[in-house]
Amino acid sequence: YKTYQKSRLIRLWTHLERQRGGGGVVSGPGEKQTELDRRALDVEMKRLEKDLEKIRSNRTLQRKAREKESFPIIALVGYTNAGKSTIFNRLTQANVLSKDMLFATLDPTMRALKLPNGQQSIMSDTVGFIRNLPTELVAAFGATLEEVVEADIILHVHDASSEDMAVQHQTVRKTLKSLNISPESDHIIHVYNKIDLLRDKDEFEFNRITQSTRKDASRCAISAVTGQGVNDLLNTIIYHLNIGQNDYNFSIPVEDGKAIAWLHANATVNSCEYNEEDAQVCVMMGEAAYHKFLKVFHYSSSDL
Ligand SMILES: Nc1nc2c(ncn2[C@@H]2O[C@H](COP(=O)(O)OP(=O)(O)O)[C@@H](O)[C@H]2O)c(=O)[nH]1
Ligand SMILES: [Mg+2]
Repeated sequence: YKTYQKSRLIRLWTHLERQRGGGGVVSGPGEKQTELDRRALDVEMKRLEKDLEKIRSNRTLQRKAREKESFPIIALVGYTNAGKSTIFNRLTQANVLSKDMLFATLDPTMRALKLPNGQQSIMSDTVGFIRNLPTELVAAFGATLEEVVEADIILHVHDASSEDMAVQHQTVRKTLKSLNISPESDHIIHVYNKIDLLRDKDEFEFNRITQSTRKDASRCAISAVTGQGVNDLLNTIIYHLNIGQNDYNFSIPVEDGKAIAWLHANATVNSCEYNEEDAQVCVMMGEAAYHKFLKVFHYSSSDL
């Protein structure tokens, strides 16, 4: 929204510049009004710059909080109008933010997403990738694209009902490459959205896409509006998040509730048995999560 507002202001600004015309001292109420507008705009631009700076520093805070908690990030990317925000709202609206997830409330484009298996994650909505992005907006874009670079999973949303799907796909590939993300990376899931529209419009293409998604674990066909395929998408996310998971076994003193809670929030807990002194916690999690746990709480896994 801020990005949009800023671009609108820039357009307005250039319009005003042009209106002032070629030099000479112009007098009269017209010029006075323009001067006033310019000044008001100047103030507004400065305010937006400040907001942007605030967003940036919030994100730094958020990143720190996430590093500690290690919630995986799922980032939505795709061409403008593909349906990213609709998917974002559909998947995350049922999620009530906990107090601990302060960072999620600072930024409307990041929200908690609790997956059906209980795993916590953060979903990040992004601005659409468009052709020939104006340079003035690149700075504003940069702040939101950091989440894409850091994401554990990227959902590349396609508008399957659009005639331009192939061209839009190329634009998104280029943008990903410019962020040093390989479009072939195996943490990208292709989400073919708006299949409700496609079914009505082109049955052949509808069948082609839904069949190709059935065979391929990196593709999903959904309708963010009707909800069709959404469960399949969630399961695909779970599958991708848990590739490379290992079993770990910890003995944690019962007083260390924080460490035990961390495991409950960030790993799949298979069993948790309390003795008099410690809890025996058997979990499944990725290697990266294990190293984070080790770094923060200093319990290493014993052999099972
Ligand atoms: N019929 C249909 N419309 C959709 C679907 N997903 C999104 N839309 C519509 O497509 C438009 C763009 O969606 P939006 O989420 O704002 O796209 P974004 O630019 O990628 O964030 C909106 O009018 C949505 O209502 C879908 O699955 N089916
Ligand atoms: Mg959007």
